[in-house]
Amino acid sequence: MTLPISADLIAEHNAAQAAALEDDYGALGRKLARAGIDINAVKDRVAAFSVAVPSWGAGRGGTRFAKFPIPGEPTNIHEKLEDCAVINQLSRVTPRVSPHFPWDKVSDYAALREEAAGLGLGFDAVNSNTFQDQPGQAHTYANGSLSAQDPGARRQAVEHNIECIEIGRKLGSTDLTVWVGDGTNFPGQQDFARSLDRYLEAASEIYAALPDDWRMLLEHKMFEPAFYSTVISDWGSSILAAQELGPKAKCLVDLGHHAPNVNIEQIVARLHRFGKLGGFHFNDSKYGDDDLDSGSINPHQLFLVFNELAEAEANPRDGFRPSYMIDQSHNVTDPIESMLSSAEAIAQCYAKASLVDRGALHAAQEANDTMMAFQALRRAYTIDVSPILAKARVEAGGACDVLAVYRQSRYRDRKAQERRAVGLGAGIV
Ligand code: PSV
Ligand code: MN
Repeated sequence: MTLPISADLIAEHNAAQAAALEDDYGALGRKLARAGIDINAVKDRVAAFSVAVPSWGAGRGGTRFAKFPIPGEPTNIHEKLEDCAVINQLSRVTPRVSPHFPWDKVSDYAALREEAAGLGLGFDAVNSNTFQDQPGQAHTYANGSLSAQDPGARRQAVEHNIECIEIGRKLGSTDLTVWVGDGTNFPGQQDFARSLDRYLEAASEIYAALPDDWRMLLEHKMFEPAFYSTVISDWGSSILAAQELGPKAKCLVDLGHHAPNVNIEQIVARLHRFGKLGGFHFNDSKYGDDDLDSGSINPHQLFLVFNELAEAEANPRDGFRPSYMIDQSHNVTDPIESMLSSAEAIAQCYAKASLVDRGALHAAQEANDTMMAFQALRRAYTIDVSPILAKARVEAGGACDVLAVYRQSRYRDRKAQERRAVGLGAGIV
């Protein structure tokens, strides 16, 4: 396997950091031991944790107004895979890539799978795209896709999703994530009930094409591109659709797809209660679907989400196999750096959630001791778990300080010499 960053560079860096890391890890280990926690057991849990990265996240995103590309950005799936390999090589926590079609179309998927494996990567959920027209497409999605009035557009959207399943089978995926932009911009534009009926009918055709071990992850989103109503707008619509479709249909929670201040951790608990929690798109937001870096705005919310996931893991209902993925748009940073930083923020929250004294939390809940219940969470949240993450990474061959090694490697500068420039142009619209 030939990985993009020099193994010697990583080893040299880790050697220089080794004494400080041992010191920090030892100190944290003694602190945790006083609370009856074995730091090595936590480290082993963290080492087994992973989160997928989105192929589209490897490029600079943009807003509706503009995009500011950087030299050395990837322009095709092969270059995106190479960048994703950098993220995983340094962090050792992102071994899978989630592809989006038709953006990542190639002629030979078996070869693509091999190419990824050669970079230490596998494939996660395949994402369909019926929110955008493609050149030469027979039917427009301007008025919707799975819920469109036009039967031709609906058929085309169903066939595209089935094609994504076929591609995913070749890549080794077992999940199809379906997000549709379908909705309206004006009151009265469409009938709410009939558009949902059309969506459900079309979605059931996709569902019928799922292999036995596959899941269909329904991703809801409150608004955008539709600004008055959206067909699968919230977790309520999502779970109703998933229940109607069948056991292989689950709900996917993108953290940016809710109304401001919505209690997302409670949604997580609700979805799990009904066996419908399928997975996550991690990102952060201040105002809407901002697609900011995970944990950059509200790290406490991310922790509370993982706290619910830890509860769910301890009480699995109808199986507990959430798919974890990043879904961000990096408008002003190097996407590799943003995903390194986000993967770390996500793994930190996972680690902190596993430090919660669940016995104390549950006892306080039963005794209506509000302050101690809150403190059980607060105690875990305020622990700096970075030595645990660093130790797990180093033991797996990753870098102690991922961003420092990435910068020292000058990877982006090298790619700027090799890769063709991305044109200026519009943003995501
Ligand atoms: C929609 O905003 C979304 O979150 C969906 O996951 C899409 O597939 C993704 O962004 C990429 O545009
Ligand atoms: Mn998403």
